[in-house]
Amino acid sequence: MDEFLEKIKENIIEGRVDSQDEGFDGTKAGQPGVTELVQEAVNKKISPVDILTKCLNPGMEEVGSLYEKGEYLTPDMLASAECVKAAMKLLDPLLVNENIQNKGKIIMATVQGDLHDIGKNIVSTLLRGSGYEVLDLGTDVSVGKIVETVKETKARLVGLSALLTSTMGRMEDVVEKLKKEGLRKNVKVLIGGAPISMEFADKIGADFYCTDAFDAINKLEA
Ligand code: B12
Repeated sequence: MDEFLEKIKENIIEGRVDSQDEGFDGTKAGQPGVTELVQEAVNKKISPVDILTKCLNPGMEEVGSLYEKGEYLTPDMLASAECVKAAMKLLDPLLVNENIQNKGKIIMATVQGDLHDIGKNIVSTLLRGSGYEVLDLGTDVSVGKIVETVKETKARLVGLSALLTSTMGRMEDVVEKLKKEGLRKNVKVLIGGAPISMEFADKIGADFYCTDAFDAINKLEA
């Protein structure tokens, strides 16, 4: 099975959404891409969580290091991101359990200036699957919009995602605005994303730093 999961990961890194993609060497058209492989994995009853944690996440990490080394350009990252989106379309329904007790509302957003949404979307899906009512505001969301939504919906949980060192500061702005509006004590703020750390969470006064959705679920339930 691990060999099969490895194949999905390799196709994510190569950015082959489906069998029509030729791949880097132009010879792979006709061979299964991410969509077909993930569908096959689902048919074989491979756990969707294994597909997430053993293929999608490590695949994107590898793409990030290739970009950092200058071997990949932005369109390469985008092609891999499209693969993850196609995979999540198939996995989403399997990760959501409708018959679960409602654990309350959580507002999710990628902060202003940041367009990365794969991690936020995965976390949103798994939180939904675990019983939270997720209000996903999308990407590039202003501080004002997040705080307004807290007011309107009376949500007591806010999850913020940032993948860029240049946008992580917006998380602090959200915490500060919640304080200024007198809402801070009623709301728990969870933060995550590649550049985020426990130290940063402590510095800005967020309640939880979460490495992934499972960490978030554990911390919310502790
Ligand atoms: C895919 C990708 C893109 C795609 C995004 C597509 C999309 N729809 O998301 C595209 C091509 C658009 C892109 C663009 C850019 N990118 Co980019 N991108 C990536 C890449 C390769 C993967 C990110 C990803 O999806 N990871 C997979 C997911 C599952 O992981 P994750 O997001 O970390 O989320 C998990 C956890 O962090 C956590 N989590 C995340 N958020 C939250 C929130 C909460 C509440 C909780 C509880 C948990 C949680 O749980 C998630 C699930 O496990 C990263 C590399 C990396 N190592 O992160 C670079 C990376 C983030 N990008 C980078 C850069 C530089 C850019 C650009 C500036 C490039 C450019 N010059 O155009 C632009 C910026 C655009 C913008 N304004 O946002 C740099 C950032 C460097 C830095 N220090 O700031 C990185 C680190 C690449 C690198 N190594 O240099 N990118």
